[in-house]
Amino acid sequence: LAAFAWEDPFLLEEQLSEEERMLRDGARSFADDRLQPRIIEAFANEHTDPAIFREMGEAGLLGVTIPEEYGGLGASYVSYGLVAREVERIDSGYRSMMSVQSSLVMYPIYAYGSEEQRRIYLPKLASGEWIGCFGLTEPDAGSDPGGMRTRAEKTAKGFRLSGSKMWISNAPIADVFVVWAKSDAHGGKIRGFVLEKGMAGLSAPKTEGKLSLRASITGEIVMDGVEVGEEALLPHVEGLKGPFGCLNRARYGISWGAMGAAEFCWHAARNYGLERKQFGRPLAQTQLFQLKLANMMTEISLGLQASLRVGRLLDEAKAAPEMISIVKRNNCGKALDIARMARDMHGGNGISGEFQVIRHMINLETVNTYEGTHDVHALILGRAQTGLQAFF
Ligand code: TGC
Ligand code: FAD
Repeated sequence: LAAFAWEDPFLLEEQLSEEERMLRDGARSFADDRLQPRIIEAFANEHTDPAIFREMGEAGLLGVTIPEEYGGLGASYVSYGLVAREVERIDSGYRSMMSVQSSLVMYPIYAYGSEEQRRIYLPKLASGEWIGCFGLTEPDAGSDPGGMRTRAEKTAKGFRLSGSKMWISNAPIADVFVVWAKSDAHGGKIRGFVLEKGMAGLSAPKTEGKLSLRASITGEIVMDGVEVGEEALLPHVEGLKGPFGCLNRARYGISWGAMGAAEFCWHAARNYGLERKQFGRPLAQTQLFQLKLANMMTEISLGLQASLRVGRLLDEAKAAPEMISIVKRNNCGKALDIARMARDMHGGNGISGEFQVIRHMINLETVNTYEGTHDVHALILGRAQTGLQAFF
């Protein structure tokens, strides 16, 4: 039998192509060189550096799956997942910035947009020159986006949008806003619109005082009768399957990203336990400590295998949304448990920003909630196997 590699128990590395490994290595260097030096201060001061988008764009990390003719890399969903894992190994907020831009702004413009919309927006979003945001959630419509109140009324030249979105990543610094509204000209069905910063009636105030995901700016989108032309409408999708089509991609990326954050916490706990001595021996030489490390290794290696499988199926166009619910839900929940455990294993140092595990723990509370809460994904999976709707 072969020797065991504790850092890569199921030899994930061997299951990647040469191109995927290269892209992953590039993302890891970028994360270590550009993101790690900023994060402790950025989180402490609730500061989002918009320059990160351009730097990510230069490194080829925005729109990984979008074809090259629109500025993307034309790479696989597995590659996209690997990038998310490396970025979130540093911080969930940075992964959030990247995945909103890629899966929730570039993807809908590519998949549902006109050729003109693709040419106008995608190259500048890929380079990070423009920053995008995605407005689905509202004050009274979170887990139930079908209950949204934002309306698009038909006008002679196009549409007038009224309503407000909340908890929107990137919104206060966004140039491009993909927003979802019920359109009276389309029988009240949900339609997507692309708005631009500076339009009359459009504002995006910052949400102050978040205690989680502090390096990723969040805000509202307020639309006070914003007038747009026909060209703002995303022509090729109607209904909730529009936003959900984007969420499928972003949720899949989060399943990898959460494992990146968990891996950071696992490695940090192991290193800490090897160095820290109590009762005359390293903490890592106690049974309880080793049990916790064994649990971390097990959940992370299983979670990564599952995400890789779903990524391969996405690349073969064989993935179902429920598969994505399984990995988004389980990997986020396990990552949160692992981060909490790693925090505990660091003792008092675990609450210090310098050791970084508590930051991951606090961030993962958001990651477990957005893009469908842990319980909402359970209901999706419950419905899938019983045929019974338990949302209401
Ligand atoms: P339901 O009746 O299930 O479906 C309505 C229509 O949508 C279609 N659909 C999907 N299509 C593609 N992919 C999916 N995953 C889909 N899920 C549903 C469905 O086929 C149907 O189509 P049609 O043509 O028959 O009309 O809808 P429901 O209202 O009962 O939905 C229930 C539920 C809970 C599944 C859904 O609403 C849900 O997933 N809620 C969670 C909301 C959520 O995830 N919000 C995310 C906001 S964005 C965000 O958090 C970004 S954070 C990003 C970051 O910073 O990284
Ligand atoms: P609610 O839906 O009110 O849920 C509250 C609780 O009730 C949860 O525990 C939930 O699981 C439970 N619950 C809800 N329905 C049921 C049910 N039927 N049965 C049992 N339990 C139920 N949204 C965007 O559109 N774009 C973004 O860029 C974005 N970024 C975000 C960034 C951050 C930092 C955060 C915190 C959120 C972001 N969101 C974004 C919003 C996010 O998607 C929502 O917060 C999430 O979907 C949950 O909605 P809610 O907050 O209204 O909670």
